[in-house]
Amino acid sequence: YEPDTGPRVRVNQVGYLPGGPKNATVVTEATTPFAWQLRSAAGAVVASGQSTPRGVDEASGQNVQTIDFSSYRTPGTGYTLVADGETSHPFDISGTLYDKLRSDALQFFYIQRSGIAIDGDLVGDEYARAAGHIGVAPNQGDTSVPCQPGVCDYSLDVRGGWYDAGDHGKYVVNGGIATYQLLNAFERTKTAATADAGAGLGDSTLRVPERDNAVPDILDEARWELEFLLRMQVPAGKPLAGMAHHKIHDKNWTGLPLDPAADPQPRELHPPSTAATLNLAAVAAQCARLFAPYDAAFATRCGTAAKTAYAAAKAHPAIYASPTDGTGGGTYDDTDVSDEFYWAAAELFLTTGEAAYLTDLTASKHHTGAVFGDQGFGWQGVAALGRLDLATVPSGLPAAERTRVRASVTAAADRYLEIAASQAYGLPMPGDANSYFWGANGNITNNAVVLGTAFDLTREAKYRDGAVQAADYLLGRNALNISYVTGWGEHTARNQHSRMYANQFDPTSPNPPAGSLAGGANAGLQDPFSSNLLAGCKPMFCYVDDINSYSTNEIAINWNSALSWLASFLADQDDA
Ligand code: 9MR
Repeated sequence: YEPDTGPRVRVNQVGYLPGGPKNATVVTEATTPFAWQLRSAAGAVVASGQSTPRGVDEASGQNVQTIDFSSYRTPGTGYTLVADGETSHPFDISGTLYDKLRSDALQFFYIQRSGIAIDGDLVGDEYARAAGHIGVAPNQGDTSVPCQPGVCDYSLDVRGGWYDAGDHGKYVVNGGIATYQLLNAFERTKTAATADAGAGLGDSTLRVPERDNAVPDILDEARWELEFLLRMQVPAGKPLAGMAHHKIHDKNWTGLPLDPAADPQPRELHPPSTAATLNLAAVAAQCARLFAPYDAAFATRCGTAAKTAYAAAKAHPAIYASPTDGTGGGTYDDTDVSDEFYWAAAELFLTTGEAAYLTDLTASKHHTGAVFGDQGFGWQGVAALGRLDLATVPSGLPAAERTRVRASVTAAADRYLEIAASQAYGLPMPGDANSYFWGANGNITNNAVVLGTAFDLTREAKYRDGAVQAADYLLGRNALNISYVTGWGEHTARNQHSRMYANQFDPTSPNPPAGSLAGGANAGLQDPFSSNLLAGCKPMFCYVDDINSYSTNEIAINWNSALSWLASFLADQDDA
């Protein structure tokens, strides 16, 4: 199988910030430098120079050279880079490149909503659909969902929230980290010098039904999931009261395509888990502090849920989701919840200032341990979330502690810069096969979030530039010459695995909306379609834009939340 990878000169197909880094990678036979030219839309040569040989790139197996045209800063559209007899896809140089990516990436969440009709007037008629899973036949949920047999003797109203990904499951751990990241993108506007609170994240900035309610729209979107997460808590008086059920999804896997409102499967609540409970505690604590100025009653409800969840987790510290409970939905299993305890204690401390939470978080091995691994953070490893918030959210953390926590973020960012410098495609992810796994685009993006946070803490341009280079990778500077974000670039992913967007099966069904991030190259090839097609692929080639390849080409809320954070950060870099 030979994918069509287009011109050998690989650029960010969307473009570059005027004052930011501008790098490209050329796939070539040449081992000595060659000339490059930057051309305007009219064809005039506006800059030129010599390439840098990089040898064979581990992740792609390609012989490559890199081009740095950062010194050219004039805004414009339709530039191309010409080198080694090839012309790149066209791109812009503009300070406002990322403004609309911020809103597109966030818009994804509204279209993923469960329990509400999606309004075509807001997002285009092709995405309009009936409310899913509100107890209207043929749906069997989610207004009164029983447990799996033998798990509990009650039913819960767990309507709402976001569908996790291409399936119709709703999982507290993944919903939790995605919500965290939206709330964090908002909270960043309170502390980061370059953040513009009104721009992009304020009221009337997103196409959501609540856009005129005087609450910042990103909080409106996060609340849709928060309300669902709160509903997943075991009611008082029941066994394991205060814990959160791990997940709710179909009894059996369904096929594609399938409109959520047409899903006939019974829905089931799965057992509570300590990990889900601590995710709820952490994001409910964020909710309590961030909603206080807008809706005191909701903030109080969140605060109470956070505390009861945390206490319940301490009382039941080792209830793990089963790795075999994967029929009809994903497992999201995890047998190390020490990081969830750290994250929840950190968020509760930041919200309440209470000494007990400070004691717990400082006693955690994660408070001083290494929480920022080379492969980035994700749903299974959440200590980084606590660390990032302790570094950025004002609190009564002792000054020496704060300094140490902040230094750990910049040290991690320095390591990600080192990794990016070692990669001919410039991304902050090592080049070995183990670094290209299911959903790695989310982790690559999360490494960029750490770089962005390091920039916010220090204002050192190198960190911002590292975050930009991660976006370059996602938007086309890669071995496949593809932008992994639908609608963003000349050649983009558009057949991501989803029951809702199945254009590949049915031409009347839409492609995913602009701003949808694919999971990305995955050397694990855990779906039959990609393993048949791509066996033996070099890591960066282990991706196919086909709806059948769920392990390389799904959409998911946790990946789009990372993209939302990064796009929001980049949109704020107007002076770059
Ligand atoms: O993102 C998850 C990835 O880290 C796991 O390796 C994979 C297999 O367990 O599951 C991914 O999550 C999927 C979830 O289980 C079900 N909904 C779709 C998610 C994205 O593919």
